[in-house]
Amino acid sequence: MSQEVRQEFYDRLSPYSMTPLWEVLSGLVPPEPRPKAVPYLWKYADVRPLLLESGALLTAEEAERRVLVLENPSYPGETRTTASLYAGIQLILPGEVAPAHRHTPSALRFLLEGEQGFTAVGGERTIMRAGDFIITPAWAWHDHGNEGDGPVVWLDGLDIPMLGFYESVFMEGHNDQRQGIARPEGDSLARFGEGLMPIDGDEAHRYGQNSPIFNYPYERTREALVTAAKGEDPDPHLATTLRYSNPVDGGWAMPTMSTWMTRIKGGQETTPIRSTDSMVMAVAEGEGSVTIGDATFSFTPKDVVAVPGWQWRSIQASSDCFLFFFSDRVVHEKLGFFREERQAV
Ligand code: GTQ
Repeated sequence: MSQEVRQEFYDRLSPYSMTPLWEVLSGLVPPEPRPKAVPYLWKYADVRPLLLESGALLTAEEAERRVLVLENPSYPGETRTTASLYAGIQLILPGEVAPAHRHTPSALRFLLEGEQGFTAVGGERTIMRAGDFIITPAWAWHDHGNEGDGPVVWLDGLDIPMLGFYESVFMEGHNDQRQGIARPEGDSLARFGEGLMPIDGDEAHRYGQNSPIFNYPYERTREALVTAAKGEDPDPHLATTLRYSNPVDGGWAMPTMSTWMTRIKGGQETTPIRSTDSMVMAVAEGEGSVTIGDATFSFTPKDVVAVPGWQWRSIQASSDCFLFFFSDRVVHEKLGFFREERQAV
C-alpha cells in the first residue's frame, strides 16, 4: 500500500485522537536509550559573579529562593538539568533568610562556599559547611539563613522533573519566616551517625523515608574515603566510591535521589562505564577532566556537570579529586530498570 493511502487513513484517525503505533514504535521503544539532555559543564568562575550580581537585584526573601537554575541546553525553558533532575545554585547573603516552606519534591544541598550558612529541616537546625551533603525530605518544612559575613552558596538538587511527570508537585508557605526548632543542633547526627541508634521509639523515621542523618559533614566523608583508599587498589571504573546510606535500612539516603562521593588520586584515570541513571556531578576538591560520550570538560573545584544517562563516562584526575554525585539511580533500581555496562579494563 502506498504511503499516500496510509496517510489518508492516519488523517482519519486523528479526529478520534488515535495514532498508529507502527509509525513511531522504533523511536518509542528504541534498542537503547537516546537521552535528549546533553553533557554540560558549568564553571564556578562563570556562575559566581552572576550569582552575586543577582544578590544585588533582589533579596533572598523577595525571591523566596534566590537560585540560578542550571538548565540543560537541550531543555530551554524547562528548568531541568537532565531529563529527571533539577540542579541550581543558591545564594544567601549575610543576615538573609530564605523563608520556611515545604513541598512534595525532595531536595538535597551540596555546599560550595561559606562557613556560617544554616538550614532548618523538620525541627532541627544544622550549620552547612563546604562539602557537606544535606537532605530536605519531601514535605519537610525548611528555611535557610546565613549568620556569617560572606556569601553562602550551594548546589540544590531536586527531583522536580520526576514529580512534574507525575503531576504531583504541591507547595505550601509557613506562617512564620522561620520554623520552630524542636531539637538541639547535632541531634540527628549523634543518634544515627555514630554507628549508634536509639534503642527505643520511632525516631528513625523522623525524616520519613529519608536517612535520619540529614547532614553528612564533608570532614567525615572525606576522611572515610581517604582511609578506605589506603586499603584497596582503586576500582578501575569507580576509583574509591562510597555512597551516602540510610543507617536504618542500609539503602540510599533518599528515596528518589542516590548520592555518593568518589575519590580519585591525582594521575589516575577511570575506565569508561555507562548506566541508565542521569546524574549531576559537583567538584568538592581537585582538578581534572571528565569525558561523557563525545564531550570532554576540564574541571576545577565547585564546577558542576550534567551527565545524561547511558553515555560512556570516565574521569581523569590531575590532582587528588573528591567528587560529589547525585542521580536518579535509586528510582531505576526500585522500579527494576537499572542497567549498567563497564568497558573491559
Ligand atoms: O531551597 O527550598 O533550588 O524550593 C528550588 C526550589 C531550592 C529550596 C530550589 C526550592 C528550593
